[in-house]
Amino acid sequence: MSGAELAALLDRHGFDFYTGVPCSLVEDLIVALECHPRAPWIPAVREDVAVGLAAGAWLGGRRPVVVMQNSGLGTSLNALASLSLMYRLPALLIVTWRGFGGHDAPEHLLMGEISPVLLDLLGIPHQVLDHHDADEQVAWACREMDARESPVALLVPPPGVVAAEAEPAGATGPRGTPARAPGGWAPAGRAAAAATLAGTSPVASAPAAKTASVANDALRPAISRRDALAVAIKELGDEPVIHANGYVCRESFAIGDRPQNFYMIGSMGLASAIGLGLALVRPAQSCVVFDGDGNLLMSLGTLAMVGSLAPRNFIHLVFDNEVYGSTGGQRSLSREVRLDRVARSAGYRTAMAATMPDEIAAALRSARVNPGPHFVLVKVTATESPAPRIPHTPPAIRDRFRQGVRTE
Ligand SMILES: Cc1ncc(C[n+]2csc(CCOP(=O)(O)OP(=O)(O)O)c2C)c(N)n1
Repeated sequence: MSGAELAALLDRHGFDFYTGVPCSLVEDLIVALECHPRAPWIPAVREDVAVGLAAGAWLGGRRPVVVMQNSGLGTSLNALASLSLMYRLPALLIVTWRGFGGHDAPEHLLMGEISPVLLDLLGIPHQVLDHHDADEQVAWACREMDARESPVALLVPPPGVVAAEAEPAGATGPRGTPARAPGGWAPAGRAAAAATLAGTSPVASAPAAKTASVANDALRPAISRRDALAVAIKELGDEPVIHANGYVCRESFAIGDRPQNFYMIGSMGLASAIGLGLALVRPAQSCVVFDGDGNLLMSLGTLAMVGSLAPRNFIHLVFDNEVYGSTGGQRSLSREVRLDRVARSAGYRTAMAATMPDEIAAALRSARVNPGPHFVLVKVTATESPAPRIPHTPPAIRDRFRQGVRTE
């Protein structure tokens, strides 16, 4: 089976969002997906970030596929356990099986041995992809995903999804990869990928002039995170807000619960990835992320994805108290590293810092009406205020959020 044939098969079964990290065993599948006319491949920086992206896309009404090497299964364990499985967010995982049968480079042998066991331990149903039976296997995966509302995996053993003999002679691109997939898919070019996915015209690949409201290095926080959250929440309409785990969730809930709030209870570091996935598939509505500095630092690569994909509707607020407040106030690196400057370098259209209530309100007001992606570093004190745990179950958070996200 060629990568193009598998891509076409996935398409026929209704999948419409593709992301992941490459493995040579699925090289040709990814080439085909890069050419997808409606849902071009989104290159993720890590496999768990891809799982987060898929979660956001599913919450926005898509049917996602995450492609990863089985080494990435290790990287994704927490995202699968405390996001996909806990909230019951379906996705098809296409996991290449390096180390299959004990024959491979040394770094793949142990993971090769335990990959099916890991999936069993997680309770993720899986089958080994058989090229002769792939149609029925993808149909099985769809049935399982729908019945369980959870991820399902297809393991791809060597030789993987390779360029088929069926490819017409001369129809190959660089490194022998197909230049055109069945059905006439032609390479769209990476710059246009996000725009195609969103159903909009491409934005300029070079972001417009970026702004920074604070020039000096030392930002003196003036208000607590809770007060800053209250200011930001007051500016919101009915936009979805993805909350980082910990006290960002709890304080926001205490200020005002709303169905459009996705409270991330686990999966530290993935709020921005979930928000990015949602923003890409719901381009007509702003998507807001309330992040923490520790959370952001855990998945710094997601900033590069936001900068590269440049969704105009993405608004990223980071409540930076320079500590891991939710776990006792241990110092984080943001004391020395200006996260707004990192975001600006990564390609956000605007990146600014705010310390005062009126600056926070003005930044959000502007972000809601001007094209992004926007980054607002909100420097806050490390003061914690008592806030209850989120009382809703994860599936309840999922259901009311999905209903609360405006359909387009
Ligand atoms: C993978 C992982 N590692 C560690 C934790 C423990 N933990 C929960 S919240 C948190 C701190 C988050 O820090 P930050 O994003 O800065 O937010 P703050 O609590 O300061 O508002 C940590 C370390 C976790 N939940 N998951």
